[in-house]
Amino acid sequence: METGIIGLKQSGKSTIFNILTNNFQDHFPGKKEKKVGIATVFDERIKFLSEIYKPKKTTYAQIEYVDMPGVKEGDMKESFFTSSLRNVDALMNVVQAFETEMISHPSGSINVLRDIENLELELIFSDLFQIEKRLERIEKDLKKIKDKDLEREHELLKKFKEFLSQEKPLRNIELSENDEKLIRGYTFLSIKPILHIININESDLDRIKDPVKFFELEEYAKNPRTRIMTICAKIEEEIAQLPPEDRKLFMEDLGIEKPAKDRLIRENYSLLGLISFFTVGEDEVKAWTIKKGTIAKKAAGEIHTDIEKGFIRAEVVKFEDFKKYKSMQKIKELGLMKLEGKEYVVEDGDIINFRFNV
Ligand SMILES: Nc1nc2c(ncn2[C@@H]2O[C@H](COP(=O)(O)OP(=O)(O)OP(=O)(O)O)[C@@H](O)[C@H]2O)c(=O)[nH]1
Ligand SMILES: [Mg+2]
Repeated sequence: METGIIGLKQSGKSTIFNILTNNFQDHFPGKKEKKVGIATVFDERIKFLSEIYKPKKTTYAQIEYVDMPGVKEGDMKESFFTSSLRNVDALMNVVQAFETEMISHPSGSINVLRDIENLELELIFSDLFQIEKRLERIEKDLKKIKDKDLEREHELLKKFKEFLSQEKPLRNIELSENDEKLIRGYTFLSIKPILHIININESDLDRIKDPVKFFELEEYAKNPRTRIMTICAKIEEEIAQLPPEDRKLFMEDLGIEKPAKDRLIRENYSLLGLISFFTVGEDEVKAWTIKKGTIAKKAAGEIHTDIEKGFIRAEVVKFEDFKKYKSMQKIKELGLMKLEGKEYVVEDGDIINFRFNV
């Protein structure tokens, strides 16, 4: 799973990318290139399981991040942006709400709502541009041939165009599975779920408890495929680079409970509609990533296609039960291990052992 980090120039994208991927080498300010890195989705539950099993290897879930250069008006239409963001599953828009003497906002003043609106518009214009080009072609083709799928695509794109023309992002539209298939080949940007990260001043950490209210973002917060969070990237960068033993004191001084990094990655994970199931053993304790709603047989396929093909049953233990009894033997005795069939919908925190035939 991949998330693209976008936003206006100098909003703190690379700082956040570095925090997420634990890489403090370089910032590439202003450079027109993308950078890719991997973040670990920290999970208390995996830590716990690992402490009990003491496996040779402990594997957390991961999210890939793509750090993009800053955008200005019209950039999002460019093929550099559309092709770099083609494969990302979600967008993270970093918005500047911090002020320093060194860095001036590209629009001359700080205004979070305006920046979010403008960024959303850039995504919308990029999609409109793509749709208009495609519509022209389809209309030409439809004069020559009759094709049901092409007609449906034409209809759908016209609907999208109308929607976008009202300055609404495509992520607000509910699509049928069939329609989703039809447009899979497109790189629409406004259709991707989005996490707006508002990068605030250190001095505002205490003041801004409810960013939606504070920045008047109610319109955006309504959408289930939109999330809003604040962070002070500068402080988080410092925390991340401190030796672990100094971290606690530094955070206490600032009244910060936990680094924002894990919260941010978690939020991203859930925005992507992802959950984790676990496999445990002496060799490895591992978190596996699946989409919410995945059935046991498909989940097995994440581990190996043979396990999916030869699926017999899933032995499922709820993490909370395991946490309580700390022993699979005990869990079995208490009848807390459930045998589930291939249609069982896997839940977040399931510890699973798949039985299968090869
Ligand atoms: N005071 C303050 N400065 C910040 C904060 N976040 C980032 N900066 C500074 O802002 C400058 C730009 O940060 P970057 O992370 O490089 O921003 P960017 O969005 O990647 O910039 P471009 O890629 O050039 O668009 C750097 O000098 C950062 O140290 C913050 O929360 N507070
Ligand atoms: Mg950058």
